[in-house]
Amino acid sequence: MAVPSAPAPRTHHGTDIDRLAVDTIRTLSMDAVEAAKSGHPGTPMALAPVAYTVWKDFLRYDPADPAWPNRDRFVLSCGHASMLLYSLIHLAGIRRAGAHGGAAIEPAVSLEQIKKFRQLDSVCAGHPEQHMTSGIETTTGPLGQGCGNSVGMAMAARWLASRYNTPGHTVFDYDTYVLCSDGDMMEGVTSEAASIAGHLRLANLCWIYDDNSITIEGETHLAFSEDVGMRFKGLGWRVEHVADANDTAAMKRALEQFKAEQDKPTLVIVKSVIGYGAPKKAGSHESHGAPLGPEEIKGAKEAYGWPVDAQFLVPPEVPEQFAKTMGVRGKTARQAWQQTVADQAGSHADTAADLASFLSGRLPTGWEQAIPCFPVDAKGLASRVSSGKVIQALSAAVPWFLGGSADLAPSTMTLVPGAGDFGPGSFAGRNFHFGIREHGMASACNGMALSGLRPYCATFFVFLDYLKPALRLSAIGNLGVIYVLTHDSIGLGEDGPTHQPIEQLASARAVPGLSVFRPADANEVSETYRVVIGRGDRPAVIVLSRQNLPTLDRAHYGSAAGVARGAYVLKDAGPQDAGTQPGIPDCILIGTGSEVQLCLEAAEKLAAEGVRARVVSMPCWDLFAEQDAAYQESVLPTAVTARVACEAACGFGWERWIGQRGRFVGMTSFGASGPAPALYKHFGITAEAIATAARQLLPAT
Ligand SMILES: Cc1ncc(C[n+]2csc(CCOP(=O)(O)OP(=O)(O)O)c2C)c(N)n1
Ligand SMILES: [Mg+2]
Repeated sequence: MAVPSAPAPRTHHGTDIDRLAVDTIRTLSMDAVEAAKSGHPGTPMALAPVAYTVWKDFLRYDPADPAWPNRDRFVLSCGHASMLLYSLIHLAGIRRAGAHGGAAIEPAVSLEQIKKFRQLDSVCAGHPEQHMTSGIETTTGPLGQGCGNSVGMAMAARWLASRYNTPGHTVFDYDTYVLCSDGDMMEGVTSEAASIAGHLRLANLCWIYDDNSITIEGETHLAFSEDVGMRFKGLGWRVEHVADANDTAAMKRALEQFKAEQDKPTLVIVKSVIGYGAPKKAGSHESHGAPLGPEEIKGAKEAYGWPVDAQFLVPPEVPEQFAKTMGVRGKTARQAWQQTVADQAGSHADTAADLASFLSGRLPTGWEQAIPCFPVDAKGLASRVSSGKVIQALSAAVPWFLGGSADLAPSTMTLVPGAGDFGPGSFAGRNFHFGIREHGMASACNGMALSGLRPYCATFFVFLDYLKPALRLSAIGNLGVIYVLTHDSIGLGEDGPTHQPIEQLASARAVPGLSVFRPADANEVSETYRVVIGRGDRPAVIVLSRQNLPTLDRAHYGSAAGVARGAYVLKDAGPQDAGTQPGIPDCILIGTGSEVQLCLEAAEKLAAEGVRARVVSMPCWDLFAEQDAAYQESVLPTAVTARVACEAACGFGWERWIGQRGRFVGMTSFGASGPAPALYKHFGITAEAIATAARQLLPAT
């Protein structure tokens, strides 16, 4: 497939310094990809004038303070073009955010780091990683996610403005810019996100679509023939066109239209030619995803009027140009903002105090006291119900703890009465309605978390798979998004196998850095939220039942505070001899969620036969795995190999805790449609089955 060869890559309407800056971005990208012997040079080369125009003329960003809360956000959704972003961060002189708000002095991306693009010790990873490098707003690479995240950032901007702006004091009014590609446009999550953004009329959001008609397999007409502009108009967006990515004046006009638009998000569709300027070998489109090779690089540099043998050349005028434009504008804006915040403290003390609390990054004092303690109740309540109560209580205590569901608030119990709906024109509400767009919801929540909020999002647990790619990025980026996932097993009953999660627990537990909780009763739910809210840098999945779970009498059982350690002894075996402390049990029964109750019943049956069974509640594997060996040994003594685990899910992974000898009582197939009690019986998930498994493991007497 031939990529059209292009004339010398001049920016139209630009000045010499503009051209120099654009060519510096291009040559840095080419050289870095060449040195790495991998990466995508073509897109950074083609988009250099577009990105330069955004940064030079529009982005409100102080390179000295990359964490300034009211900075404009720039998201590179086509993360494969990462060298574009690294070049910009370097040339704009963005500093590395100081630890704990300290002064930022070091460059976020030095030239040395660019020379080590894609190497193990470089901040210039293959794809941009937010937690690794200042100036990167979000981790991108999986196409579509940056678009999804940006909608959350724009939503957060609206919510923050509603809460913290007071007359004469605009504390939040940042815009979010996104560069995205054909792949982004093809991905479903982008459509979900664009649909939400159009509905919410997020006029503070601007996507710039690199319409270069090429993806990896070749020209886009192989698989993509829709009218993107018409689609976005239908979604309620303003659509602008720029006929040539090199036409910086046209780009500027389009972005001015975005700035003037008050009622809709904007899509700017920019035509570009990948690798623009690089002379092409006939029949090759290698610049798409591979280094250009020395000959092609030389040719390109020649066409730019660049010293052909120079590598990683940064003419000093270029950083100066960024400093004079974006740098000065950003610094002025940030200083004015600091004054605004100071002035607000004089006239609106309550808002100012609330703002200071939000900006501190700490939770408001007293948040822990808000968490309810549930009374003993044999009938009990579904953990989705106790979760709803905890969410409501926390919502009153932590203003920026907010969220919603993918059209399942009544089932997931996530609606907070009196907190208002977040919707077009009513951005102060704290009940978010994501519509039936699970993937878009989770991706937006990542953007909200990156904007300082503590978002939760909810759906049925089985639809974990619909949002998994965004969940994975919550984990990679250390984002404290809380996934409230209810209807956690065959216990949901009549809706049948399409709605009954089986392998979802194993799949979620396999994600590094993600804590998966399956609490056994209302007080374990409370303790789960205590752990999860208390730490903002890790996502959590909270898996909750549809059916009632008895609220255990903690006077007779281990304290629910044990949730913080992942697993704890809920009920120990009775003393070996009358009057002595409980010793090593004969067997251990481990359960999570609704099956903990079955383990307790099984232990009673065994006790009646003189078998000393310990019951362990294990709501969170990875927290338990983090405990020291002594604690782990105190809960699961090595000497006791007679172990039975019970969970109404597939047993994948349980051998980690029950060992080779252990038995698992659970699911080995998809579920079925029927009332929950009938299903538990049908699939053999009963106290008797647990007791039988335990008996089989004990030495014959
Ligand atoms: C979800 C996802 N699927 C597949 C890929 C692999 N991939 C990387 S770039 C690319 C296509 C690139 O085409 P386009 O999005 O048009 O970007 P361009 O090359 O034009 O910059 C693909 C399929 C990916 N990064 N993310
Ligand atoms: Mg493309």
